[in-house]
Amino acid sequence: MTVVGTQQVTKLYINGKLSKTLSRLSDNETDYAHLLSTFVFPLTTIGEGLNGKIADIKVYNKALSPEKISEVADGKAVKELNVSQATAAAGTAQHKGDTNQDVDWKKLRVGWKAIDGDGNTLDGKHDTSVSEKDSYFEGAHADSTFAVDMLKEQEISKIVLQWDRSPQSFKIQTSTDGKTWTDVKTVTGENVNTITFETPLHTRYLKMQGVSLRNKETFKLRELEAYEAVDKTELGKLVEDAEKKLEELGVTFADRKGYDALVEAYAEANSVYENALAEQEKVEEAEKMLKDALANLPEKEEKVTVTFDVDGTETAVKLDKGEVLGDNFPADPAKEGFTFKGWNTEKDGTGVQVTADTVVEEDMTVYAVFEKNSEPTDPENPDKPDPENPNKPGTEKPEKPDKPSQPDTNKPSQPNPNKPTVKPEEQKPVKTGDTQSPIWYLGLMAAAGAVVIGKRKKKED
Ligand SMILES: [Ca+2]
Repeated sequence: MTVVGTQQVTKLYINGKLSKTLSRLSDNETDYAHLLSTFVFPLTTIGEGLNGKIADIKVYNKALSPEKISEVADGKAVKELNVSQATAAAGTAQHKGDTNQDVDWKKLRVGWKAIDGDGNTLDGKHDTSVSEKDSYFEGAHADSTFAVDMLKEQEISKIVLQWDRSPQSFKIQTSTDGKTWTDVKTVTGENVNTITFETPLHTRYLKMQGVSLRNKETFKLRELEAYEAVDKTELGKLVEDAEKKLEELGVTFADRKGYDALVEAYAEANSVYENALAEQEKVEEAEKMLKDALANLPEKEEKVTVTFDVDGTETAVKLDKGEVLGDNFPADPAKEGFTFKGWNTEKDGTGVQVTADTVVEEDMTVYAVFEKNSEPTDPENPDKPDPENPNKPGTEKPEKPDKPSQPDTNKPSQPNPNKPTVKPEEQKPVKTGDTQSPIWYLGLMAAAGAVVIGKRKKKED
């Protein structure tokens, strides 16, 4: 359902087809009491008394043309846009010295009426049953002109002129300053003139310059439409990519999880994609914003801490939830008189063994498990360190395990006393890579690879 309001008519479209019009009460051109109407869309009361829900509502500050409404209703992609509508326009209708200037109808058929969005219906009708009676510009002479200032430079690929009565011939002109005009083409007037350009006209100003009249009759230009090509193909793909990514991240509008830039860029891009009046410039801006947001996703918020405990000396590493320990896994610690037996979730080695393939789902502490060597201490050498008490004075054994295989200096090498560690009795069973299905495991590896690529790319930038 589409409601369109212009200067003096309100139209109701159902499924893309004109269904009803609310026009002014009088057809009399000088009935000033009923000449103007105001179209107010009561946004705050839409839906009152409706037994149901409105899922989608779009509000435009320009009148949608019948062609555009039909396009959208049929689910067709928007490929062009009239960028002259509701900009600025003026015409030279009369000559100096003409008599009867102060005539009502002459005052009504002014320049801006030809860019007010009130043109033909789909079947070409433009009488008072479907539109405003005087929604056209009227030029009295062969050299009368109509010019439009689109307010910024545009790439015009097509111009459509809808006439109530066309001149015999006219010229299309462009200008960079609105003062000096350059001829583009001379055209013979028809009911509707459609002029296409293989190379778009790069211009801010457009003029219809009359050349000759038809049977000395005035010409009536109901609407001049200047079209710019719009291509939303790339934007559509990006919107789909963003939807997939948001779903993958579990992000919603209510819970953005720190991905605000992506959520905002997606909302803007989706809005531009669905906006039937979005200009190519806006489409490209939205594309860039969403592309940037997708390429610069913040590091995952959900981190887990794994604390490695070697006889009370702790080293913590942070990694993404659901990742395998992989390169974060430390080198085997050494302890004189003992043999390192591996890492375990329990201090006494009775818990779950932890390896580089262990998938970490939550904060956890893992313990180095040692087994005492059977070789007794040499009684003749009392200076030899007591393996049970390595911190005894005279001992040169380092307190911390040596980890030469870890090149990443960003990782904390000192235990952090503020970091919470999970007590063994609070720990839940740990999933290990070995127990995962191969598909899930491959997925994790792929995710890890993608993160690395993202980081490298950032550095190159
Ligand atoms: Ca009009």
